[in-house]
Formats: sequence, structure tokens, C-alpha cells
Amino acid sequence: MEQVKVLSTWFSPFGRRILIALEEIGVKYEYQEEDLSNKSELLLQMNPVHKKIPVLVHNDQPICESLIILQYIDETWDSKQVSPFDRALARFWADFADKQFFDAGFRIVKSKDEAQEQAKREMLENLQFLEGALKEMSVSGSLPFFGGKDFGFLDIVLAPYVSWFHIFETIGNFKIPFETEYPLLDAWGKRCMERESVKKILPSSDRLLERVFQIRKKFVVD
Ligand code: GS8
Repeated sequence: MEQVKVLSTWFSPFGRRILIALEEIGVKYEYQEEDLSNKSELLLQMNPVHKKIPVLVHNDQPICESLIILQYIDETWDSKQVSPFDRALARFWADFADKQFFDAGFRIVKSKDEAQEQAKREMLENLQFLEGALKEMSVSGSLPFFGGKDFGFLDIVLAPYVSWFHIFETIGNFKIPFETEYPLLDAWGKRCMERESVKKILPSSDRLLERVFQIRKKFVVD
């Protein structure tokens, strides 16, 4: 009997994507919620280098770093045929999302004044890049997802960020012009939110917002 266990925390976009991937392909797993201020022995033992969630433990073998875990899940349980070029393109944008996109988003959360304004400008520019990538990968919106007709690797990477858009707007006190500037991303985000896996795994935006305000308090006094 194979054992699949996920160590994560409910608000982490990195952790949520692992659960969405497992739900999508119907792999049964055990879930362990981690308190990041009091990490379990198992987490410290399974990810001694970074001591971060998410970790996937498959038959006692730990796999760390969410993008690497998603690739492992694809290689282990998913048989979708993706060309080397399309795979490289999806990995490029996943890397962009976690470095440049998340970085600007997190700076909106943890800064104010000019630093926050700068992060907001970068966020809008990053969304423009993602809109362009989606245009290319969905053949100008004729296919529903970054994965083309399938909800694929990059869709899973980005889906948890959809629930953060509203958080960035609320904390940054601005409106992201989705309908006019990023129409493909807008439609894609709505499509993601309708998927059973995503509805099941992502937290409500109220609960998330409350948590992110707590995180913000550690960095700035408003
Ligand atoms: C990021 C994971 C991460 O930041 C990945 O898996 O993709 N590149 C990694 N995990 C955070 C929680 S989410 O903000 C974490 O575990 N932090 C604990 C700590 O830093 O002590």
C-alpha cells in the first residue's frame, strides 16, 4: 500500500498547489497541518535544509520545494503527454511566478508608501507578462488553460495566487484592471475557481485576508 503524506499549512500558496495536483489526479493522501511557529519533528527531519513546507512524503521519501514536488507528481502519477518545449515554457513561467510575481506581491503585503507603490507597479507589469504568456499558451484564448485544453502544471502553480489578487488589492488599496488590461487572465481565474479541486483546497478570501493582515503587522505599523 503506498503512503502519500503532505506537510503544509492552510494559507500557503506553495502548499495548496500540491493538494490541488493530488486532487486533480485522484491520488489519496494524508494531510498534516503545520504550525510554522512550532514545526513538527517530522517536518524538521524531512526538510532539514530549508525547514519549510510543503513537503511530500512518498513511501518515507521526502520531496521538497513545491515546483519540484509538482514535477515529481507528474512523473509518478500523471501520464499527460507534454512536449519538451511546452514543458520548458511552463517551467519558465512557474519560475517567474515564484520569483518575480510572488516577490512583488509579498512586498505589497509587507511595505507601505513608496516601496509599496513600486511593488504595485511591478505587480501590474508582471500580470502583463502573464497575460502575454497565457495568450501564447492558450492560442489567443481559444483554449481554456495555460496547459492548453488541460488544466496543467502551470495552471496548478498559479491557481492559488488567484485568491491572493483580492488580498493584494485590499492591502495595497488599489484595483487591478483585470477586465480591461488582463481579460484572458480574468477569464482563466474564474475558470480555475470553478474547478472542484480548487474549490475544495483554497481557503476563503476572508480567512486568508485576516491571516495576511497578521503577517503584515510583523513588518509594518500602519
Ligand atoms: C517556498 C516555500 C515557503 O516559502 C516552495 O516550496 O516552493 N520555494 C518554496 N514556505 C513557507 C510558508 S509559505 O510562505 C515556510 O514554510 N516558511 C517557514 C519558515 O520560513 O520558517
